Amino acid sequence: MSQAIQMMNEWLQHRTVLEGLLAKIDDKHIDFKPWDDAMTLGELALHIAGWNDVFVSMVKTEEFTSPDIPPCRTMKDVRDVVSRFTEKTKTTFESITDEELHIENNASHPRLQGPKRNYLLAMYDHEIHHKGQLFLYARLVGVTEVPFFR
Ligand code: NI
Repeated sequence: MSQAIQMMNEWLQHRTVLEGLLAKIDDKHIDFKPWDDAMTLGELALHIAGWNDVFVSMVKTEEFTSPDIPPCRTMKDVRDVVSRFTEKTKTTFESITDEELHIENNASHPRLQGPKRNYLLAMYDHEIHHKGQLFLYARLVGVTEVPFFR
């Protein structure tokens, strides 16, 4: 099994939990945010899926460009878009070779500079970082039964 597939499988554990958490959230909470300039609950979910697709794509493209996130009016819209990003991200993971992961990247951010593998590590951390926030959002809107963390 390639290193990218191993990393994909570790990440998918967390993405599956994220999707399970989103399944528990009612439409009326899509615009919930815990402070004024926070991302809303829907935006946060889309931010995770969209930007993490960008991080993985950067192994191939080296382009740090905003993800194309369609407008979502309901939690079903959010769940569908997250699920489409998950499939797209998996396809990209499956195309990454071990050799590619060790090539020096072109990152401008000092914390990302190094081998292309760093993009996948950053993506993993980003998923967990925001997934933790989303657990808090879920509890704040009254979800009491949350999934195991991985
Ligand atoms: Ni972020």
